[in-house]
Amino acid sequence: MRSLILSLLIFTFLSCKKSNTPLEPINNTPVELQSSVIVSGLAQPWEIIYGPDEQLWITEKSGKVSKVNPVTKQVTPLITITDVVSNGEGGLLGMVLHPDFTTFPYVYVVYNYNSANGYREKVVRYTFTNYTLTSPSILIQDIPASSIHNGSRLLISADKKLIMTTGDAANTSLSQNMNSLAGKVLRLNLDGTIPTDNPFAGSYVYSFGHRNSQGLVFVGDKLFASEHGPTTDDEVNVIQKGRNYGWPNVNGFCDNPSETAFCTANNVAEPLINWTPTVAAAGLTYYNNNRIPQWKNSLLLTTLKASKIIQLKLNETQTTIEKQNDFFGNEYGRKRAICVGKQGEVYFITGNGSDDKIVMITPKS
Ligand SMILES: [Ca+2]
Ligand SMILES: [Ca+2]
Repeated sequence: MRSLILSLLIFTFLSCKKSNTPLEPINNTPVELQSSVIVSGLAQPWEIIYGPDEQLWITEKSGKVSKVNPVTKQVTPLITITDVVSNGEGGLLGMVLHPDFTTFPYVYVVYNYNSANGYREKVVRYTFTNYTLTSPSILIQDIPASSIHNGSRLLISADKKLIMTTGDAANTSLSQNMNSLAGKVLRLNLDGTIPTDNPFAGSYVYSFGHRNSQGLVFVGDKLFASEHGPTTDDEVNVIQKGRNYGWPNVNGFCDNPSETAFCTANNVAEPLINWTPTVAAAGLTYYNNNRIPQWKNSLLLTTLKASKIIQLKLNETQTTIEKQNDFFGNEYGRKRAICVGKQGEVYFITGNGSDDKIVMITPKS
């Protein structure tokens, strides 16, 4: 009898507790942030991804791909790709993992190399097995490259297309030239063929008129890209199928007579936001976790020259930027790339050229 009463009491307590507990805590109170170095001593890292295996995957420009355990801080090199040629801004750049990595353990990388045609860029798919990368398979190659302006970030869309940014390869006229793959956002099938629903039949080109885009993120089905401007007008754009983004005829917004004429004639897509003086807009990610409530529904942009992380708070429909805030401007120097971990922590990778670091951002404990 006593145990029955006790059980009833516990049951009543649990029932009350359950009915009074909201499904998800609502917390809009800003938290104080702290940063800590996970890894140091990296050489010109370029990409950082948070994998489905809860590990960080990084590239270094010389050709090295490594995995980093964010808990133990152990760095495990997977491969140094031998035909990577690092030259100025060129080398091993962006990387993306197959969205169904358990079934398809594919790692896609973009890098610069020397060919009979000169310095070029290509995307190669590797297979991850036994802590190395094997079976390289070229998806696209012979894209113009240079010691400056090679892009390149990679993403895979929900409909399983590879999205890739390319720079103008120091030849500004290529960005408006539809026969060149330079200065574009490209869209490929995962086997390297051209999707039949691309905007220009028989072409990888998805959008054009780009100078040098080094940040790329999907927010739902909206594709956002950062872009380095010349001496003015760094940009964040929403990438739309078949649109012209203006370079080299337009910097930033269509806001002087020659730009306005070109914009009207070519239906140029203006940026969402621009920066003059330039900040050197690089890596881009999207934050929407409760852990840092004040960052919810924001793009996070890393900058090289300005050395800060810029939060771009989006409106509810993610069509405009409501406000921007700067973070970590006086710490760690140039910031190359950024990603979000499973627990809502944020990782960025520096771009100082030597003794580069992976830094983790969390609420202050
Ligand atoms: Ca533009
Ligand atoms: Ca302008």
